[in-house]
Amino acid sequence: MKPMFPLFLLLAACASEAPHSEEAHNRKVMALQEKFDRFDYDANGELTKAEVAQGVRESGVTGVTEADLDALMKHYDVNRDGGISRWETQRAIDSPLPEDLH
Ligand SMILES: [Ca+2]
Ligand SMILES: [Ca+2]
Repeated sequence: MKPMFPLFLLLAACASEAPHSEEAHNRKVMALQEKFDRFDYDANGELTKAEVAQGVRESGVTGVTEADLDALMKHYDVNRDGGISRWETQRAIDSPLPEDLH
């Protein structure tokens, strides 16, 4: 199994977390927002691919390829403007991961 990007891990954890209680959902949103803020290096409210790549490096995760990043951006960047906005990460909480990222 190749090393996984932290956001993948986070979402995978979310997916395996049991029922859709409101409390569980709020925890997911908070955890994701913390991660979002940490990766948003210029604090403009949007994660670019470069910021995600930097976040990956600083998390000490290795083996993440350009293709992985592209797949991640494709999954999160709902409106295809090249950046991941806060609402896009929140939307992703409720979306299953694409099969090829498992
Ligand atoms: Ca940013
Ligand atoms: Ca976007």
